[in-house]
Amino acid sequence: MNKLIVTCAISGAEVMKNHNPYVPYTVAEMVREAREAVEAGASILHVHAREDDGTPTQSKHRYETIIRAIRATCGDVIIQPSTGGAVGMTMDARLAVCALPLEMATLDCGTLNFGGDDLFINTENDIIRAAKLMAERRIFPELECFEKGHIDTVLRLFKKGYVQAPLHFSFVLGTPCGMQGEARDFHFMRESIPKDATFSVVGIGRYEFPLAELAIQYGGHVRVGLEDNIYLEKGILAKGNRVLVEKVAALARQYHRPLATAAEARHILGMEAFDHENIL
Ligand code: KMH
Ligand code: ZN
Repeated sequence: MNKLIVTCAISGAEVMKNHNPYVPYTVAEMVREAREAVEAGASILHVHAREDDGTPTQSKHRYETIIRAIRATCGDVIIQPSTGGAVGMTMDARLAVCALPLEMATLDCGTLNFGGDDLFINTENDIIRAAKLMAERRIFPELECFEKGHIDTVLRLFKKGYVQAPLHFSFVLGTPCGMQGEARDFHFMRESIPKDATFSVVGIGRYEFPLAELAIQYGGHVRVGLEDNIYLEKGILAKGNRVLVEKVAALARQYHRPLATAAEARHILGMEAFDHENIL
């Protein structure tokens, strides 16, 4: 079977230290969590910047500082900032990070309820705007799809030329008001993307490891991390991102899927055509 790309979502924008004290805010904490995730086998780091007090920010200056610091410590890892930011941020704010020379970033492919009164808004025009900007800037998009309609949106925008191949999807399943992460949900999503596309699963909360196991079995890739899940197992908080990556690495061994290095991940995703010489 193909090698497994493990992404670690080290920080998130909504999870706070009072949920899990290992959630990184400061640059030093970001570097610690990034280093430990990479040591455990992650080849992609999904990063949301925070101010020192934990406030989520899409400031390009803050991202630049964080990315440079991670790069200096971790060497060749794919650093994937978020363009989703935090609930309530404007699209202008969210896309500010794309002014940096990035290799990859997320591209959120539809709107959904995020619980209570929270709405994560990605109108069709927002998606087109983000896709165009990322294409212009040669930033490889990870296509975050929270439900099947978001995949259909990507395929429509692909036909119109706003999104280009290679298509790499991420199925974000198990958010409070989104599509859940049962096996049938996973299979529905997996069977809905083109055969030559790649995918990674993001299981929220209790879905993190059951979905990781399914993705490993079915040739997909996996994201874990404190953004998505703060527990190592039921009732036991994860002592940082390292243990979450270690747990998925153990599952990968069980299914004979060696972990991909960053260079191998670029090859698997077809990112070679993208410039990764001049990135931060
Ligand atoms: N924090 C969520 C509102 C992404 O990173 O692209 C959006 C999010 C998606 O996490
Ligand atoms: Zn995110």
